[in-house]
Amino acid sequence: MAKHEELPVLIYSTLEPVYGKGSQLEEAQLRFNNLKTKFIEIFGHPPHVFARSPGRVNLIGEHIDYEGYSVLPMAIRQDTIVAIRKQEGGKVLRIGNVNDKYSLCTYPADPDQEVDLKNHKWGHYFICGYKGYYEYAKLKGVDVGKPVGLDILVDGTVPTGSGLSSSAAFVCSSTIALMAAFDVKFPKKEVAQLTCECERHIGTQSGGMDQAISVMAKSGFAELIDFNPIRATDVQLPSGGTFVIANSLAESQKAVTAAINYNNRVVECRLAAIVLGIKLGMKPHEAISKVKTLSDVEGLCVSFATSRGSSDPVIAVKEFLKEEPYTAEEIENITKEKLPSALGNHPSSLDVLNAAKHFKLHQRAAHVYSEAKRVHAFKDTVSSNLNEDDMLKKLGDLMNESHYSCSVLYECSCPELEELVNTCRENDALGARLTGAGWGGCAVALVKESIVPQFILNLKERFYQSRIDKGIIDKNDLGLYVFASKPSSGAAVFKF
Ligand code: NG1
Ligand code: MG
Repeated sequence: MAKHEELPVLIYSTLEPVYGKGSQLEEAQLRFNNLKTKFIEIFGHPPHVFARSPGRVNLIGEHIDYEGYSVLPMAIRQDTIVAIRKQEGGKVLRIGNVNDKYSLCTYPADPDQEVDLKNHKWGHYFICGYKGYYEYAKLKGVDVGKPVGLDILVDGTVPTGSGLSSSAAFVCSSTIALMAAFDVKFPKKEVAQLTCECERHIGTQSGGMDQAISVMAKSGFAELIDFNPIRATDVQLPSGGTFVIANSLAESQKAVTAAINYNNRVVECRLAAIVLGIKLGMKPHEAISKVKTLSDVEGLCVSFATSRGSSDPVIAVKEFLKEEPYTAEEIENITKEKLPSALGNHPSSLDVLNAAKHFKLHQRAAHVYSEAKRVHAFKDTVSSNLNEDDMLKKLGDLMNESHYSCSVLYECSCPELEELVNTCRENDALGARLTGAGWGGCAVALVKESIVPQFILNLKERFYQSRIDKGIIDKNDLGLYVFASKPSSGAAVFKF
């Protein structure tokens, strides 16, 4: 991708470059028109500009982006559209949603406000984007003047709490809408980096996968996303296979459960990296100050493994991290420093330490290093000259191995996801795995193109019917919970 490639800025009346033709285009036109009408109803004037950003499905590479490793997601067609207008002289941000489930939120027009983490509200994700925009403007020396009031209306179709990154779709579209409202340019890589950092205001120590793919996706391609610096490489998937997304119907509220789930794993990885660094010869204070991620100590692990005749960092993990969970005291004996201060007294890390009984350093590190390898194996398989059947089989196997590692070593699955993944495999998926953070949400299955309709029917019968019978979901909504997905396009701005 060109160094300063910018987000597409399109005209409101031409949605086709993003939404394609046919029923998808019609559906998009309806949504945009509805958004504009409702905006006028609620705020008494039309929006100035719209921004949209898609959700994503991660094909492989789970829980490794925050450890510095490459991941391989693709954008899905479901997205969030944000309509925005600057008020004349107002001092509040009014954030509405076309879905009545989300009531109007108001916030002061103050970029320095803290996101109230103890009191979770859906509008907080906009505030992440809002703070991010001002941080970016400051960094770039843009004269932003006095903060003004804003009217915002949101329409999201990415299912929430489903591992398809509704949060990043919302944060990215918010940030981009603000950039458009304030006439700032949109270099894709900078927007990807900025949105990754600003979503952390919600309290998760997230990596940058979701924002990077939401901003940089190209229709027809999955992307290999590298970090530090962010880079996207197009990956053309084999045409004989289709990725089917299926929702386990277990909702995972990551922002609310961060201390025991997501951030807990980030902290465990950090501690594993520090301990490995020390065991492999670093001084404790040096490891604490220099080592942030498992990728930071991979070099040391590989040299060790190589001296044992392998290049697999998991060898070092086996040798130096015990399988039994560590207590805080055991780790402190190695780090020679109390854990809160070793973790920089970061408030969300302190929440993790308060909630955790022990730390599974061996398992988490083994997952991260092996998953990082699977991402490259997946990419290499796609570009190999294997015949298509063998290629699809290999990709499916890698997905199955990834799921096993997520489930057993990283423990981010749940009973509903296990049942769903097994149902996919029993119905001839070549591979199936949880996608996104896990603890609920969706699975993604690789299915031969020719059997997709039958596969979806089987899932409806064998996974969803019992949920319909119990009244958990409505039969008419099934299409929202299980669908085939093609790689869709990334974020865009629409002006009048
Ligand atoms: P979701 O599925 O949106 O909760 C999260 C992180 C990613 C990545 C995956 C796991 C955010 C915004 N996203 O995704 O960075 O770490 O989990 O691979 O926190
Ligand atoms: Mg998310």
